[in-house]
Amino acid sequence: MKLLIGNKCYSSWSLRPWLLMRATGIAFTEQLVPLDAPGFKEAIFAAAPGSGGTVPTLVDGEIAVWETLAICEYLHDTQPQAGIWPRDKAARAHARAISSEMHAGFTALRNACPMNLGKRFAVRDRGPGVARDVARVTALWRQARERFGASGSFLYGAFSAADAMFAPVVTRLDTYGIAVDPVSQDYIEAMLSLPAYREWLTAALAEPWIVAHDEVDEPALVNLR
Ligand SMILES: N[C@@H](CCC(=O)N[C@@H](CS)C(=O)NCC(=O)O)C(=O)O
Repeated sequence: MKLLIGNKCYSSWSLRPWLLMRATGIAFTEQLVPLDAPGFKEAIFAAAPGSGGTVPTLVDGEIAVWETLAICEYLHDTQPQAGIWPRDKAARAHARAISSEMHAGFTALRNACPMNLGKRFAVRDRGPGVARDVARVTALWRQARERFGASGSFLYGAFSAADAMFAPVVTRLDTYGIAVDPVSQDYIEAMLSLPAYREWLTAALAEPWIVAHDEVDEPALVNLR
């Protein structure tokens, strides 16, 4: 299988399935297609004709899967050994519900705090929409951890697609210095120390590209690259 991804520093959607496949031990190759560069769409359509023309897109022989949640479901269908979703039915239903909520929402947080792994920003009030999104995300994390997470450090114990879906929220809370409750802070630390995430971050910090429209109009507290 080949996963088409965007820049590791900025492409939050690409991070999700990449991390899921790496953390669950699924073999794949990656093709990085730089965002906002000439030939982006042509490269995606050459590898995945008829797809949505976005990253991530997964190519498995003749089959192309785009849209992040559809990729998670394809991996669940084709890689039953990987534990893509939790085994327990109630946990799996909860994991799918919060992952769908993530896929469709939290736009205030996503818009105000674009993923940028190369910078850390000063703590400041980012407005009521962001505060509402953070309150909801962390409530979902606490629900998952308290009801289903006892066997490990991730939302449902072992790392699953739900963790992959929330990984770029974790990085945003971290790089924008947004304070959270202790349960959520422990979860953030588990994600940031995951070897697969460290591997992604190392590659992100070595990238040369600056994507102007993903840069917030605010000086960084720390530049990491
Ligand atoms: N809903 C899509 C979103 C994918 C997406 O917006 N990807 C961005 C990069 S993070 C992209 O491909 N942008 C380039 C473009 O739309 O031309 C998913 O779930 O995968």
